[in-house]
Amino acid sequence: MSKELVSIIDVPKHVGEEVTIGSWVANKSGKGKIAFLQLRDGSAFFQGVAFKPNFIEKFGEEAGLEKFTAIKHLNQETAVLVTGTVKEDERSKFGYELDITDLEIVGESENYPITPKEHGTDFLMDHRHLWLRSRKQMAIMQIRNAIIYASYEFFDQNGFIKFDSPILSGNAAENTTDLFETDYFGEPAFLSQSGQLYLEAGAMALGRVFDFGPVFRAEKSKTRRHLTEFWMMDAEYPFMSHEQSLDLQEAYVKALIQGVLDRAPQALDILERDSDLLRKYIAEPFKRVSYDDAITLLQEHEADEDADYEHVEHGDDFGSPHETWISNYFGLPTFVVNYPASLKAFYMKPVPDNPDRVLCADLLAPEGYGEIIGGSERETNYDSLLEKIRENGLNPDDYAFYLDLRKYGSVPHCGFGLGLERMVTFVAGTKHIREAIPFPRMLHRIKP
Ligand code: AMO
Repeated sequence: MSKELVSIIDVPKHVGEEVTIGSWVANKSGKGKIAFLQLRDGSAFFQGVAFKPNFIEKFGEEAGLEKFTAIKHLNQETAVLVTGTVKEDERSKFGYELDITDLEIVGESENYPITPKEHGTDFLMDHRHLWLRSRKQMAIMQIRNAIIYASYEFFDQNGFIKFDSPILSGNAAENTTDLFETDYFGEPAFLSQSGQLYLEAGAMALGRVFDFGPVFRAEKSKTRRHLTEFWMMDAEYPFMSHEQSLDLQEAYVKALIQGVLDRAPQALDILERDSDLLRKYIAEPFKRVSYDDAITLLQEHEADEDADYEHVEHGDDFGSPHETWISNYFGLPTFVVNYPASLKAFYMKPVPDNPDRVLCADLLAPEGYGEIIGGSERETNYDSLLEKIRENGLNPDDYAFYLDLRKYGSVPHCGFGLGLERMVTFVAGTKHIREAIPFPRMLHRIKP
């Protein structure tokens, strides 16, 4: 294809010019002498208009009619090279339109299964490879991309280097109940649940490090917040207190939201996400509440009309209705800090003077989007860590490398993991996590 193609998103730079766009026909309408094509190229959607008399004038009676008729008969998702003049058009959502002067079919499409009518979720999930072409899915993927980009930018600007943890691992990072096990030449190996333990080794070698890759959890939960394979942004940093770590996490989440506002405003528009609300989350300090204060609040409000949750006692874990209520109560992203040690992983450092509680925080997104970050200050003492490993029924031999980090120059250090798809769901304002990743892996869903 020798022609220089223009992306739809760049069309505003070419008003009055003739451009050629490589695209697909998302939809078609029109009557008699006029055909309207909804064109998409992955960057945006916009309308092209073909007018029969123009074709006849340009190509002559016979060839012009043939071209125009071919346009009128285009099927949904036919791939086309469309040439036309860019015009401003205030009536259209995109603000621009293409006055089509020529069209070449590149790839035919017949009986495209996803039509403009409503389809059920199962049908769409079975056709995920095609569903991704829809306007909403395009917008969500653009937001995902903006978050990834902003993440790399933030870490780079804050002195972090990327440190890739292995995916195959000989030990459990989080717990032993939701591991995917595989055979590694006769030995058991597990798909990584989190790169954290390896990242801690990285932090002792290189200082501030981060990791971004897929992690796996064999969680049998069928909720709108759980995937069995998801992408985690994990960071680890030495010589930092838990409070400083929360500041860093807050700055990070704000940078991600800002990145989406800057790089994917059109996607937010398509999803009708309230950008002012997102700006408010950047402008105001996040809330911080202790686990115990949160439990007390939940108890005090359990008879309220909007309190759609079960009674909780100090020591209980939160369910998603509790998280939703807490985040709605504060109306801002909220760190819940210092959970009971019994609810959290073995590697967290106890709160000084309160060993039943650990120096950790979950960041709850507002509007009921659930937990987006889990983080903590790590245990630095060799003996305490060893004891915790044993208490948790884990084999210290499997954690020899991790224990070593406490033998050779152990320092205070903290880290956190952000679930990319939870963040995407929150920023995009979409209710179900399955739309936040190209090909979701969930309970009973491994295809396509
Ligand atoms: P945690 O287990 O809290 O922490 O996970 C971190 C973040 O990952 C996301 N997440 C999920 N996203 C989709 N589907 C799931 N099944 C799922 N489970 C978790 C959430 C969560 O906040 N090692 C620590 C991180 C650290 O301290 O460095 C960890 O894995 O957004």
